[in-house]
Amino acid sequence: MDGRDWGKFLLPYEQALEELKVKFKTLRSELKNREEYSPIEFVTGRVKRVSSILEKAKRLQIPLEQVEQMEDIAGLRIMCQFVQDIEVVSKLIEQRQDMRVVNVKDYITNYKESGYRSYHMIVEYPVQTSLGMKRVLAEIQLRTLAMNFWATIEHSLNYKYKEKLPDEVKMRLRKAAEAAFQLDQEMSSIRQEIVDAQKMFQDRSNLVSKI
Ligand code: 0O2
Repeated sequence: MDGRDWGKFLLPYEQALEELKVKFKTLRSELKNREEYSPIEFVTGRVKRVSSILEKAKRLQIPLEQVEQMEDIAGLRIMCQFVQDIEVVSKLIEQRQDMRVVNVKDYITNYKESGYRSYHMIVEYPVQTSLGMKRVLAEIQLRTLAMNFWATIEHSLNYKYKEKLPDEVKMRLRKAAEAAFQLDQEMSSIRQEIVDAQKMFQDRSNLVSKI
C-alpha cells in the first residue's frame, strides 16, 4: 500500500461523476421535450477502481503523486442511437461553459486493433468541495448502442481471460466489431425513418398520458 487515503482522494471524482450524470440526463430530457428527439439514449458512469488505477499508473509509468494526470478516473459513458448523434453530442459538450475539453481521442475513425470504437472526450470539470474548488479530469465516452454492446462483451471476455484473449477469440471479436460497424452504417442510412417513427410513438404516448 502506498499510504494514500484513496477513499478521500476519490471523493471529488465521485462528486464530479454524480454531477455530470445529472447534467447529461437533464440534457437528454430537455432535448426530448424541446426537439422531440434526443441524440442521447442513456448515460452511465463509474469511478475507476483503485486496483485499476494502480495497474494503469504502473503501465503508463505515472508516479502516484501525479496520478491526477490520469484522464479516466472519473468515466462517463453516453450512449447514442446513431453515429451522427455522437457528433451532435460532442458539439454540445464543446459549447458548454461548465467544463473544458482538454483532449479528444477519436477511436471511431482510428479504431483500436481490438476492434474497439468510441469517441473519447477528456474534460476538465470544477467541483465545489468543502475544501474549495477542485478541477478534476473526466473521460466522456460517446458510443452508439452497437459499439457499447461490443465493448461490454469484449470487456467481460478480457476480464475472464485476464487480458490474455486466445487468438481465435480475438479474431472473432474483430469480426463482430466489423459487423457492429456495418449495423451502425445500415441504421444511419434509415435514420430519418426511424427518428420520425419514434417521434410519432412519443406523440401518441404523450396524448394517451394526457387523457
Ligand atoms: P475500467 O473501467 O477501469 O476497467 P488504455 O491504455 O487501453 O487503458 P487508452 O488507450 O489511453 O487506455 O484509452 P482511454 O481513453 O484512457 O480509455 C480507457 C477506457 O476506454 C477503458 O477503460 C475502456 O472503458 C475503454 N477502452 C479502451 N480500449 C478498449 C478496448 O479495446 N476494449 C474495451 N472494451 N474498452 C476499451 P478501462 O481501463 O477498461 O476501465
